[in-house]
Amino acid sequence: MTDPTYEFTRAVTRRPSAGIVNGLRAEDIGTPDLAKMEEAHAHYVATLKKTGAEVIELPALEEYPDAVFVEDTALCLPQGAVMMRPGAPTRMGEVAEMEPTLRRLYDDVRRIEGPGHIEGGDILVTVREILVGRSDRTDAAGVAELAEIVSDWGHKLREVFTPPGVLHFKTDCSLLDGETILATKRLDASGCFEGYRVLHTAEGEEAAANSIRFNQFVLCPAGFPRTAEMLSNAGYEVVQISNSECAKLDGGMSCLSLRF
Ligand code: CIR
Repeated sequence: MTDPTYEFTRAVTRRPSAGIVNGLRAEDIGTPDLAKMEEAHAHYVATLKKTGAEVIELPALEEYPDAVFVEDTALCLPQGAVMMRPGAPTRMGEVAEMEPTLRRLYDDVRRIEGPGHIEGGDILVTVREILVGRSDRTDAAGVAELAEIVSDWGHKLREVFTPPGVLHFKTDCSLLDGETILATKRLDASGCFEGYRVLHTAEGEEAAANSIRFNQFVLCPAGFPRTAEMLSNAGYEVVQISNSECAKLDGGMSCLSLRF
């Protein structure tokens, strides 16, 4: 039996553009370097491909500085795709850039029409439910509209908490397998993962929480050795990928792909 929450046959990515220097960020910790980001992105794509999955690599979009973070534009489920409605006004146009690709791959593509907002980074799909964290980018109306769409496909949606000052719900967590979640202690303390097996990021390594399970691999941002070791000891095959440049724009492993 396959587990659709981490066993994937496809991913969609988008190459970073020179525009990344204008990408959104909560705090200025330096200007991202395109060459370095391209190198890390190529490693990321190669790792996804190594699992045997098809990776659709979309061209860079100069006019959308954050377009490399494709995860925020859509939610991809086995039954269909839902085009998001980003809460960041500069990112709204990225959705229309993604939609034709998903329409080629899915028979059922729906849209969050608004007035609410929701971004893919706030959505974690587990075997039993879809967890959505409200954030500065995702509001109650966006969550309600998504709940209606996914219930039509037989999914249960549960609204959860995103720690204050954290960009997205998934900035602080990721799915490791059908029943196991990697999370920061601060997010787990909210109680949102009751009933799941939760592994915590090491103290001071909270930024490792935005990892992804993709088939046999857990792609983990490099530079968090204690968390990587903990995951290896727990039996996961960890691949560490440099995230130095995406981190300057509050991005991590999940935001760089749509996986289905
Ligand atoms: C933004 O602020 O929208 C981008 N600079 C980062 C988006 C990261 N996306 C994600 O974690 N899903």
